[in-house]
Amino acid sequence: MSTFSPGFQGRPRPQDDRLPPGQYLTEDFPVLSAGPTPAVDLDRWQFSITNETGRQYSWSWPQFMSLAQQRPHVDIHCVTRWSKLDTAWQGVSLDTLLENVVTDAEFAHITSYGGYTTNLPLEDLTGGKAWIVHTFDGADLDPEHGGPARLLVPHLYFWKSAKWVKSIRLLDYDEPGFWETAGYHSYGDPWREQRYQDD
Ligand SMILES: Nc1nc2c(c(=O)[nH]1)N[C@H]1C(S)=C(S)[C@@H](COP(=O)(O)O)O[C@H]1N2
Ligand SMILES: [Mo]
Repeated sequence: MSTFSPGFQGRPRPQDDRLPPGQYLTEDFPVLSAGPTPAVDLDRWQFSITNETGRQYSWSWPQFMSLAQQRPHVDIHCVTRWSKLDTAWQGVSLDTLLENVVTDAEFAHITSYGGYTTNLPLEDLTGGKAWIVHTFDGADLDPEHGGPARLLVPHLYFWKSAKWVKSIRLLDYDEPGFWETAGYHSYGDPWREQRYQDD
């Protein structure tokens, strides 16, 4: 009866340190869409980045898929209070997509197929913090979850992770998107519980 490991409690360590305030854990993968799931044809899929001078950089599906691939394993946090740990994705880092883009912009405004929009500082898309993903749990991303490809910005509330992403405009000013215009926080840090405008 003399073996003793410091910190051992006889059950798996709680994950509470990975759960932002006001969130609960879910094993499911809820679907949250403000409108219908758009049909996006891969032959016509195009993703583009436009800088603050109007210069456009764009990728067809084969061009996008030939870029360096990463496999982020991340925790995601929806403002409706569910969090999901260790989600497994595959896609292209925004650092890769922005590599040859000339810009001094501070903000990004994202537009999806179907018309959804969201905004964030450009800084939050760079430095290994954001991806455009096409695979979840080893399978093609389900259309309901944003397939063929969605933005993934796991350090912000999940409404920033635009499904069916189509384009990013780089801007000198912050332009609120769909939920931000409806009263949600313009930044949306789950660890600071930035749910609504005045949080
Ligand atoms: N295009 C688009 N992207 C979107 C949304 C949406 O309605 N349309 N909802 C956002 C919200 S509020 C959340 S929580 C997540 C939900 O992603 P999921 O349906 O894959 O769980 O997508 C975000 N991205
Ligand atoms: Mo959400």
